Amino acid sequence: MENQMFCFQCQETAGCKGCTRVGVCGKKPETAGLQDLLIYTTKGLSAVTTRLRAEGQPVSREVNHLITVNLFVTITNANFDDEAIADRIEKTLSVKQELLARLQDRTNLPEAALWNDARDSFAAKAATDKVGVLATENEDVRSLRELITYGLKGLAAYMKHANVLDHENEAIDAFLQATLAKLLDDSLTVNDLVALTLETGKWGVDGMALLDAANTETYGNPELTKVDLGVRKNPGILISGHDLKDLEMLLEQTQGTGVDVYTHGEMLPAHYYPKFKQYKNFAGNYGNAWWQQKDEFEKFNGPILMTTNCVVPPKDSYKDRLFTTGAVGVSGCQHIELKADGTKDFSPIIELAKKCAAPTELEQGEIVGGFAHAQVLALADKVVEAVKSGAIKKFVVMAGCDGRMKSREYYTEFAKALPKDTIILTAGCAKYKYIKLPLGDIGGIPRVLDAGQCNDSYSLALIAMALQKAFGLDDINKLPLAFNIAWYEQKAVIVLLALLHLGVKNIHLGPTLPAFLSPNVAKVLVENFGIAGISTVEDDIKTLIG
Ligand code: SF4
Ligand code: SF3
Repeated sequence: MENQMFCFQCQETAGCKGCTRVGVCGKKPETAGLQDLLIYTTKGLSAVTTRLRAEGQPVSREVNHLITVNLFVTITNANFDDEAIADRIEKTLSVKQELLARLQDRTNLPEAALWNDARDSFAAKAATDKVGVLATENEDVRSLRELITYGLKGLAAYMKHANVLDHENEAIDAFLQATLAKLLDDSLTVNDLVALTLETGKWGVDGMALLDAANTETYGNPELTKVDLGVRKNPGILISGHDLKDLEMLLEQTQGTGVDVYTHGEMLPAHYYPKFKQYKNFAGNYGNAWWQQKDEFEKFNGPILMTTNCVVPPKDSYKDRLFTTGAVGVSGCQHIELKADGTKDFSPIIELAKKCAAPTELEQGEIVGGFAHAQVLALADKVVEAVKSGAIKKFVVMAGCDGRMKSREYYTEFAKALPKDTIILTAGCAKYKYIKLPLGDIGGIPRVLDAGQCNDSYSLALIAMALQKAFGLDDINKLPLAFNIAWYEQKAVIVLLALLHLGVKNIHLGPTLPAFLSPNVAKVLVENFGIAGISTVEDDIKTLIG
């Protein structure tokens, strides 16, 4: 049967090959087509901005932000709203036309840079063989183009979060756009694209460093924190996603309203920042990773604000309580827009919360986290001593994402099977597979050290580099450190490329290797970086821990 769509950007892609009729995530063919066209148009715009820069002409901050948010919109589980995506294509085309008019040299621009049409032609254009993943015929070129595109999507998401906190880096935007433009260039060889993949990892490190600076300069350094898992008696608002600025505005606006604020999924690490601890109504964390939201949002009883991916198309039981903002969209759900002064008005959410029952309790207890670089480095002497004394034998980085597949229970079993003298370093929502287990501590150091969100994997890299220095090693791979990373969506791709850039070898990636890696591209990663999949818990404990 002919494909209705083609998408293979996430770990849950159908049959580990590609979603061709409807997304496992719930993405419909029309939405997939519009997202493909948004990427195509954004690459076209990037070809124009890159030419402008080459001519010595400036590119505005607004255009840089348009491009990063466009990429963010197409990340898995970010946006299911066809109208919103079509609006962005229209906006991108109109900006592109303005910039084209400013170019001195318009010769030899790619077709995507010159294409322009009206909204009612978008679906037809998306269906042509010029747009979408399969527009590239050579499977290795396609694989590398998509690997880079997904890395850039992750980088764009992190840039967006840094940008809302007034941290900018024009060099990263220029690289991102020049690279998008290169993905339209048929003269690039497989070797060129391999080099570009690795270069993307370098900029991934810079992007995560920018976001780390933005977060810590604005909200302080994450610190050892106990996060309550229970509920209070007031009505609540549940906030999910990664956007700390949205959280800050929501906490400000809920002061004195009698409404509590809870985090879900990737927003959990917000509790680790000193700034957010000032808010008495910042109640705790409710539930688990993104994929359990259908059940947990229903039981929460109050409104939910999705600030980024990962949103799942909602059930009717709570659809009227689900609000989106930023790059997120779900048709039929209210979207909170950014106002011209840079603020957002969350009063519709707060007013609705006041009429809702308090959340239904899911569990009691607490989890401990806040082990980003500053907190771990504050404990460095203790950690180094524990390694020297043999109390800690090995660190295992188990960062990344969680997901629906049963095969991910591997990570719970792996954490349980680790010897008691190992420490898990984590970031991202992968932690929900083991952070509530009673894994204990080693001389007061918890056996699971959570640095934060997926972007805080940067902290894990800084910690590894500090340990390398403390032990006087010339190679990061000589540390007693193993990598067993779970991936799901495209932010994990930029984290992976960043780690490769930092010289980390022998990363195990699961629960399956990306469908977008062609056999030849996978071979390059295996031969040069020792990337491997996972097998059984028993075998992997032997391989990784010894
Ligand atoms: Fe399929 Fe993942 Fe693409 Fe959704 S994002 S359509 S699940 S590959
Ligand atoms: Fe990814 Fe949804 Fe969990 Fe940020 S964002 S880690 S899956």
